[in-house]
Amino acid sequence: MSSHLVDECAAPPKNCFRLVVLGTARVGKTAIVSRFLFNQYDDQYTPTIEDFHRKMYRIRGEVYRLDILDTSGVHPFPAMRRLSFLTGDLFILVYSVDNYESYMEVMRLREQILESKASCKTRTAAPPMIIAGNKADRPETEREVLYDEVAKWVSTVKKCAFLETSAKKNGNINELFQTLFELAKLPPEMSPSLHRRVSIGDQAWEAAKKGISFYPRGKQDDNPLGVVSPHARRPSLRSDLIEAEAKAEQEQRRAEKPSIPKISSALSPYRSQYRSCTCQ
Ligand SMILES: Nc1nc2c(ncn2[C@@H]2O[C@H](COP(=O)(O)OP(=O)(O)OP(=O)(O)O)[C@@H](O)[C@H]2O)c(=O)[nH]1
Ligand SMILES: [Mg+2]
Repeated sequence: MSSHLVDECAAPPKNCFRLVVLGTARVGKTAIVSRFLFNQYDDQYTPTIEDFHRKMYRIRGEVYRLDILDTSGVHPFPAMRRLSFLTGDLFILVYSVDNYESYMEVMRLREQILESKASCKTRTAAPPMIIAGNKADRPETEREVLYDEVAKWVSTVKKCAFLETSAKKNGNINELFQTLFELAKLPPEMSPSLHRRVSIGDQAWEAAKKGISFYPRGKQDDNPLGVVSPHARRPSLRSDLIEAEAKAEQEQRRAEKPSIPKISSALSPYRSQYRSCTCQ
């Protein structure tokens, strides 16, 4: 069955979210995403340019869409990075416990995200973020970042949580996503341990898409399901902007604020640079 059928079951805009994963190279961003989506881990290192993933859920009768942007640690294209700050609804900032510089980058990243959001006045509040101190399985003798130091910093910042994780040992990965979803007021069932992972073509998913009961007498319709779209393509810059603007307008209406500059105008200095490097 072709992958586009996953999207036939379209989620309403209010149920669509983009999660952006940021941090320096080799801290384990891709490993965390891979654990979350596929419960897989690979010791081999392959640098990421930018990876896009999509997971669809059926939770309590509603369809949700979670797009995940796994970014490059060396950010070869600054415009791509800025776009990821602007279009992200929630963020995971990753450092490695054996690399202090990677923690300093997390602190800088948080400031840059807040500055980007403020620059186009689309969001009033800080977006939900979680800090992942990854590679917590490494020997204590190699540790450069103390848990207490990070916990102290995080306790002073808004809408931000912190956990040490190990993608390698599957340590705290479920908790990382669950805490972030709670912070963002998303359904907790989106976290890996609280829904059944199915694949496209699974009868329960196909039935859920059509809004019909797969189970006898519809009794188990409420079982949360999640499916990873195997060939999801990163939306174009244009679709990113349209979606981000629609969300911004929605938030603006909710906050009853006066007119705001559009995201597209905030990005215009970067647009030509971005076009030349769009990952499709
Ligand atoms: N010991 C240990 N190694 C890990 C862990 N997570 C990732 N690694 C390893 O660290 C290396 C880098 O992991 P990646 O997930 O590719 O790092 P990344 O942050 O995505 O790197 P870029 O894509 O270059 O930005 C790989 O060899 C992984 O196997 C972990 O929790 N513990
Ligand atoms: Mg990577």
